[in-house]
Amino acid sequence: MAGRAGPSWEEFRSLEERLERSATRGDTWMVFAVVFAGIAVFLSIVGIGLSFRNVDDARRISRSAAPTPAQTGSAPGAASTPTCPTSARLPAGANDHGAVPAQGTTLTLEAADFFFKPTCVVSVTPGSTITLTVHNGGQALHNVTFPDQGIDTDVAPGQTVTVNVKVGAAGTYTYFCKYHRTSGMVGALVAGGG
Ligand SMILES: [Cu+2]
Repeated sequence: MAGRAGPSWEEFRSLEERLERSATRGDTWMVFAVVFAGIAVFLSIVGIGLSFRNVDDARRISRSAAPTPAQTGSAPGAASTPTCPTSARLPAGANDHGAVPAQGTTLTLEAADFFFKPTCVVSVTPGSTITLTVHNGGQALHNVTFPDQGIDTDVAPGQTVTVNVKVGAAGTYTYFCKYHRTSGMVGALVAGGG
């Protein structure tokens, strides 16, 4: 019929086929989208799980890196303390770089700018003479002074000195660097219980 407006039957059919094809493509993309979303969720769950495990590993490593009584060579039960005990009677402002239990009658300390490390040695045997070795690992001239014991010995940077400290009754034996005492360069040997 001549002069008919609108698409012919053939044109309509081909349009319909195009629509069907695009609908099929749409379904395919939908399936892909769902699969990708599923993979993304799965990967993020796995990722979260792994990161938790890493945190656990880090905790385990930091725990195993912490010094144990066995590693510091002390008797079982005499765990080292991270800071000086109150029985050390350190003055206010002292630079506290930790306490360790005594091991026999020889002790080694590091003098640094401006502290002794360890700062305190606890559980020193009363009535013993301690052979105390001090190494200066700092830049400044340091000194080891035990008042009332006649010990006043300088130790130059990089040098090592040894002094004999007579430990009497149970109690606190304070020592210091006479050059940096007011900067907190003090420490103590604690004889007895600690
Ligand atoms: Cu000093």
